[in-house]
Amino acid sequence: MRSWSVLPVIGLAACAFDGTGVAGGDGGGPIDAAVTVDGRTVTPDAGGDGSVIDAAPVDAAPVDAAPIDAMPIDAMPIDAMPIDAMPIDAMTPPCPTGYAPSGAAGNPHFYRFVDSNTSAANALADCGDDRAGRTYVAVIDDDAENALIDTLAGNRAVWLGLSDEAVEGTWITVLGTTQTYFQWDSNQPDNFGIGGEQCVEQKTNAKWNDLGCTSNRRYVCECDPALPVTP
Ligand SMILES: [Ca+2]
Ligand SMILES: [Ca+2]
Ligand SMILES: [Ca+2]
Ligand SMILES: [Ca+2]
Repeated sequence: MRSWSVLPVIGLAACAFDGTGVAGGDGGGPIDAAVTVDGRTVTPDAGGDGSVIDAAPVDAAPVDAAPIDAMPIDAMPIDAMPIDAMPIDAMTPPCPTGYAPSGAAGNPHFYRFVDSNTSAANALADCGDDRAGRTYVAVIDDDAENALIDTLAGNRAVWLGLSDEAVEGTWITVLGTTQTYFQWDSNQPDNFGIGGEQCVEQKTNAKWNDLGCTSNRRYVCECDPALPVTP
């Protein structure tokens, strides 16, 4: 038997499909206005026989052909690009908040100056966890970068990502590479004192000095967007 009881179904469908229809209408009273189903206007009981089905183009626009079925969930753009498959650089900037580009042509790295004195180990930890695999205490590769770090630090002394802790006199960067560029101050490195000096600072004059790793210095973190992020 066809009856008005069918109407709520059509009304709900129209609402769900295209946001139009009877939702928010007359507060639940009898549906007496035309509603839209799949872009078609449906006039309830157009035939005057108490039936809405006769007037509804349900057969002409079966549910199977409705737009929402033409665009199943699986085919929707957001599913075509699931978050898991998105490259991390498409979701986030290449370097963390607080890092600024070098500003120098030919240097694609980003930097963050930390105006706080602490041990070399603390500096390494702070920079290292900003975006693991990509951020580290600054490693200086040439004169331009040496000058840049000095400028970022406001000419104050800062730790470098450099140590000869493993083999005295062999300078290895925090990235695990062998350092080939140096800017030692006069009479440095001197591995001074009992136990020697295994860490390196860039001094206020932008020259380098080896010193004890438990000393306290400011530091500059560096971010290389080309490095893979550690999961
Ligand atoms: Ca950190
Ligand atoms: Ca560098
Ligand atoms: Ca040393
Ligand atoms: Ca020294």
